[in-house]
Amino acid sequence: MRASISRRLGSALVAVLWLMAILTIMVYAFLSEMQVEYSLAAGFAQEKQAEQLAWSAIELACAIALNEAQPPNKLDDTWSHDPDGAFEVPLGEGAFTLVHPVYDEGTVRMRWGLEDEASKININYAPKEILLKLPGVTEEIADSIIDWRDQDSNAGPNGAESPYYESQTPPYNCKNQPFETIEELLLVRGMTAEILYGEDTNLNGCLEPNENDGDRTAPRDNGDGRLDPGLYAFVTTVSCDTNLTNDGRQRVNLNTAGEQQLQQAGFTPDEVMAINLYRISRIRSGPQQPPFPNVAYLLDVISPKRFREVADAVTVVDGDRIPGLVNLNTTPKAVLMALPGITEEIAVKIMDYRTQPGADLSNIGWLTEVVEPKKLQEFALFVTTRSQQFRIHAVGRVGTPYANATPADEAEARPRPFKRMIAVFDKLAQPRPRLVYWKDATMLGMPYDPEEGPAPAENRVGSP
Ligand SMILES: [Ca+2]
Ligand SMILES: [Ca+2]
Ligand SMILES: [Ca+2]
Ligand SMILES: [Ca+2]
Repeated sequence: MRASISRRLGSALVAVLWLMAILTIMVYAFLSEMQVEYSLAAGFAQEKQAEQLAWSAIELACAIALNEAQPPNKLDDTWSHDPDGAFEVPLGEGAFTLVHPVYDEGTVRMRWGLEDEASKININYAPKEILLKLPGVTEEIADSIIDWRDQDSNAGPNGAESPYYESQTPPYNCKNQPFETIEELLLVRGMTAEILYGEDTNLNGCLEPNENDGDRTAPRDNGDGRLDPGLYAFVTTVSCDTNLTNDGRQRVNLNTAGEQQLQQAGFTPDEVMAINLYRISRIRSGPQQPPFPNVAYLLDVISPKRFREVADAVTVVDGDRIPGLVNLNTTPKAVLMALPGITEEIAVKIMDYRTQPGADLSNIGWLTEVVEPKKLQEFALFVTTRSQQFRIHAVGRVGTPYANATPADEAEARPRPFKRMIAVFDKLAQPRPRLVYWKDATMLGMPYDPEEGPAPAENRVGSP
């Protein structure tokens, strides 16, 4: 009897022990699941913080474009580069940044601010002769860009219309409308990702091992130790200027304005008479062209000094807007050299002049300090000194901002969530200024290293 009781007690004890063991395992399993969920939630919250920080950067950029980017627009303006105002701005539990690399002649510099869309060639308006001078653009690509954007279905000599695109897999139509994004170029005959993005596929201004190992890993590159940018850095779809003076007054059309209008624009009675005589002689010699094909033809009538005084007040076209003009105050060498008549020597002179302290860059008249009148007449139709659209490269990140970082922060450094966004703000958008484009570019990686500070070395080499 006693033996059977103690046996029963024994088996009950074993059962209780088993139960406890199972419960313990279950509690542990539950706890670890909770922990995973908790850290997921914390990670999610930090990602949301990073996203909000990136949007703060975009909002700051819009405010800068509206308030600080007043014409004329130059590279030494704060909207373009302001390490104190745009690099690692502390907010909440992190920081936000406006950054973009500038590629020029094999060197790369990081700039903290907005990128000027008028510093690029507009693929919706550039004639073939300009397109052909851009890096990587072949006859096939230039003709196909023009066929893509023009409304007709007549293919250029090396171009492509719908019959070509319909024979692709999968088939698609030729757009026959303006480009809305730069990425759309990838749909155009002859264009490749290598030509469009070049070697800096993560757009961070830094030469990473995969961007300098030839064909071994993507992208294809030439392994020459230099970061060769693609077309992406030099083209836009949105650049457009007003046909007004810097202070918002109507310009007068040199081809059609009456005497009174010309005098109101600042011409003396003698100059008005000279302009009239010039028009008559030009119409007699070549009626197929307007008397003033561009404003630089005024230099046939007045002195360079007078031209610099009146250039902003005159135009050769009607209408409120002029799309596709390139801002000579901000554009890199590769874009300058794509403009008609601009040789490397002239491009260097332009870039030297515009960086002189105190140089007056208020209208295109300043070019008379650098080139002969006949030369300016070759490219004056394509240029301006103003910017109305800006590309925003925004980064928000969670973690200690650069300015507040201590050695302990660096020791504890670990990957923290960040968000990278690319957006375009158009001051001339209708009915009011607004963002006309944005996309999440987080998958490209961090575009700068917070530990390097606001003055990183040029031609940075790094790990991906
Ligand atoms: Ca077409
Ligand atoms: Ca890179
Ligand atoms: Ca490679
Ligand atoms: Ca290279």
